[in-house]
Amino acid sequence: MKKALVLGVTGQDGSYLAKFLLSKGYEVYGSHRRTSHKLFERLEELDILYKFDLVKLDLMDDISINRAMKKIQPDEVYNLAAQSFVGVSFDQPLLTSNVTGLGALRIFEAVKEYCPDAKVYHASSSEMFGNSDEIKNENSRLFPVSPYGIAKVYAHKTAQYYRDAYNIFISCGILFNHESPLRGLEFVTRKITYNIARIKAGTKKNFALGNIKAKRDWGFAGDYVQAMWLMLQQNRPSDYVIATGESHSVEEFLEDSFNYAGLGDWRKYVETENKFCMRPSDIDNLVGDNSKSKKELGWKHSIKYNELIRMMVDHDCKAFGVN
Ligand code: GDR
Repeated sequence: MKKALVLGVTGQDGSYLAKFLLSKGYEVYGSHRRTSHKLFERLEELDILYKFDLVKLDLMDDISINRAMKKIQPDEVYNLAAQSFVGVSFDQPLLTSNVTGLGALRIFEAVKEYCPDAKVYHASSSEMFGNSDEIKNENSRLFPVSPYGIAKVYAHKTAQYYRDAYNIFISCGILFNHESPLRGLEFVTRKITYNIARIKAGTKKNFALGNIKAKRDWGFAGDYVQAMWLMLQQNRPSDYVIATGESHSVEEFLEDSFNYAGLGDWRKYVETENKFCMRPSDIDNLVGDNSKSKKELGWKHSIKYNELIRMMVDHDCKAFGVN
């Protein structure tokens, strides 16, 4: 039985990945950072909370990382842990650099020292590309425009360096935005679908957003975790763009989800360009070229944009007892 260590198991991707690995027969270890608030909702929702071992680990604490690698001796390590909210990275750039950038270095170093034969998946991000018009592939220029993006570039380059210099199997998934009913409420898609459900339930009248002209390549997180696993089943490590290949604006997402929910014109409920929701710098448009992952991994997404909207709106409306 193969052992997998999922760093950041309480997040959206960590939960879906743990479920997927359990279904493949893995012995799963999932790391989480100790906090005082409720952490395990997603694992409960997927009914896997008691089906694997939880490990306390913090990306800022080398000792906890080293101990986990030494003790578990994983065959596969999935690094999904990070300060993953781009918006917060403008307010907390140092924390973001430490967790999202240096945290990755701490993991690669621990693998090198304690389990060098483990295969490592590292979560890189489309946020690394910044602004430019072309469809992005694995060789596109990296020109980040947020502290989060800068930290991810550092981690990405460090992953490539450890792969080349120390011969460690590290594959980077350059994942474009991926959403689901388990998405955190601070990310724009879930913020929209959750507030739609609240409006329908009568517990909210309106809400505010920032830049709705931004376009993103939105896929379903459940599809994307399968790509992570596929990367580690290859003979050689590499980098892979994981994306759907089409982008939609936040405004389109708003319009399509309000229409699907039967609420009509979103303008009656949503204030845009709210100063608290605007970022000092943003990416206008991100679209990924997934031809390498299709060809080499045999990966393709199963859920399209409209289906994703239906899934998220339905989930949130059900939670509030409305339809
Ligand atoms: P992103 O996702 O920054 O692309 O990073 P997010 O959903 O936060 O923003 C997408 C776009 O929507 C605009 N926007 C708003 N965003 C939020 N969160 N809240 C708002 O009120 C709002 N109004 C407009 C943003 O400005 C942006 O243009 C996600 C994360 O999952 C990263 O961890 C991951 O690496 C990348 O996707 C790929």
